[in-house]
Amino acid sequence: MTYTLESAQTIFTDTQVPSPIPATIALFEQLNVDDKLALLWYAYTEMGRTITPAAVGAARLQLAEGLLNQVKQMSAADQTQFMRDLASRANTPLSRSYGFFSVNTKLAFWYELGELMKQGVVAPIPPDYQMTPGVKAVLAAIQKLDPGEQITVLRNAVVDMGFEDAVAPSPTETADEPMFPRTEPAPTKLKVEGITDSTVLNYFAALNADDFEAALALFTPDGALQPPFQKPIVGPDAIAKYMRSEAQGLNLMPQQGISETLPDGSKQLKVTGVVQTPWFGVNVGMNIGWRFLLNPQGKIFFVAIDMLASPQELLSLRPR
Ligand code: 45D
Repeated sequence: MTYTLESAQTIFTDTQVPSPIPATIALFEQLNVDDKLALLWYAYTEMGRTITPAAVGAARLQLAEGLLNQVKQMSAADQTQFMRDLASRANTPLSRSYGFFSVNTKLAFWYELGELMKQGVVAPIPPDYQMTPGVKAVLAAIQKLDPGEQITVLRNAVVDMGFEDAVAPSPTETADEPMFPRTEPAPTKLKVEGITDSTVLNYFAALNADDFEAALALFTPDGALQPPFQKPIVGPDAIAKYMRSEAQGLNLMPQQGISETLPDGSKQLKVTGVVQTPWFGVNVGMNIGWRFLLNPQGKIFFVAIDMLASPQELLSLRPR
């Protein structure tokens, strides 16, 4: 097979609708730091979709406990400055501590900080804060997004905060991520309209069972996985590490797909469906597309996971 990563990335791109998420994030990035923090607070607290405290979990919170305790002991003015440093990615010791956290630990940290802000233990957004026109515009843009897109914007903001040292290896990198508890098991016997390919069906089943070894066994040794709005992650070791830290507890509900076999026996498949994250459980469904390229032996050379721009796109599998 003569595919390159670059050519694989372009499969089914003629069926894709551009997502409004990058433009929304770009608008947000133009705000000053106090406006950013205020906007995120309003977006987070007014979204009306609540994080499942079980997902935050004591074990996950424990990883953030040291930094949380330091923040609790600060004066209100220092707490506000700490949050500004996080949001402006300042190179401070505490901002670096945050930068070492995994994605899920960052989310748990901010969840707890938000609770402490509501309780008055950590400095809230100043009560006399006045929304600027810029903040109102970004808030309006976020309100137009669907729930799955809104939580993606929030997650991105949380992940982007703090200072990340490019050279120093993360001390928590080797620490095991706590598992997300599943209230009920996700289905592993899936029926996907238009899809009979066992590799693809086994991929969904493996992720729904948090069985990342089984998922990895489906990839070629040079296989790649491209998460939404990210560069491809290449090779089994990197994919394994990524899945252990970010693909736990997901509920994949693929609904329909198309499959095309190429003259050399390789296959490209596009599947669309809904994915739930353990953070919000059944309260938020994300409209997702998977674009697979399988080699003639049925191994995954490439899979891209895309946020769809609209629910209508779930059904538009053919080129526009
Ligand atoms: O005061 O097939 C702010 C892969 C600041 C794997 C805050 C996948 C102000 C392969 C930060 C706002 C993983 C790629 C406070 C599939 C402030 C595969 C607090 C896809 C208090 C399908 C904010 C998975 C807080 C996907 C606490 C698409 C915000 C997963 C919390 C997507 C936000 C998961 C949270 C998403 C957001 C999760 C918890 C989008 C979680 C989002």
